[in-house]
Amino acid sequence: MRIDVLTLFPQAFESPLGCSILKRALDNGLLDVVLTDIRDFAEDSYRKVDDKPYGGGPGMVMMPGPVFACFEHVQSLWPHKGRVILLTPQGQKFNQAKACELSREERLILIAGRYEGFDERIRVGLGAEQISIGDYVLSGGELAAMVIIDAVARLLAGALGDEDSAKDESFSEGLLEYPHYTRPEVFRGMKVPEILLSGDHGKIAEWRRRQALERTREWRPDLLGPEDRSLQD
Ligand code: 9D3
Repeated sequence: MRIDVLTLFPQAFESPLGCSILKRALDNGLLDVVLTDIRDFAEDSYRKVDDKPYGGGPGMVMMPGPVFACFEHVQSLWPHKGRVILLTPQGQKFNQAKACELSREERLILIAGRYEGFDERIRVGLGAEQISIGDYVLSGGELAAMVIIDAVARLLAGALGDEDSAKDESFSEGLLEYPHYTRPEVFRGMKVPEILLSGDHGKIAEWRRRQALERTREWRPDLLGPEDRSLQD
């Protein structure tokens, strides 16, 4: 898979891409991430990429010229046209299902904005879909792009068996995870549940399922259907 990122802050991606699963996916050649600086496609000698909103109002807007020029350059670098995604607070909320869907694409082109937003002609003209990573205000689209890249990259790695924990994912199964324990058996007076030391794998599986369900009911009832939400005992 190839992911292009159009951004005013390509340096912001360097540390996250240099870590763990992401680094492995890049080293393996499972994934290639290409960062392109939108400012390199500015049309004047001040390298201006934002301007005042028509109609007035606060803040600045990303100009269409530099983003279009950057996009056309990037798209010409590879034959596969790719799925074009604008990171914006107005987008559909990102989730694991969307991560799975995107991981099946051959190419993504992510566009991260700064300022108040993009000139509307960018979204319309590029035929872009929009994605948000949640209902809180970030200072730009870069962190959102990194979240998407991370979620997609670990699915690519998982598909090749690099990472077996990608299989029993809590969010893919719709429940939170059961509690985990490792050594020591007693830590500061807190004991590992007896059942996990019993060696009875059937009982352990049953206990874990029940724990997962109870925790989901308590902490994330929104993940459950009405039946499971109301179930007593
Ligand atoms: C006051 C109106 N704001 C809209 C909520 C303006 C505004 C705030 C923050 C416009 C852009 C931004 C920058 N945010 C992103 O580019 C962004 C984002 C986010 O803020 N939250 C969750 N997902 C995303 S994806 C891109």
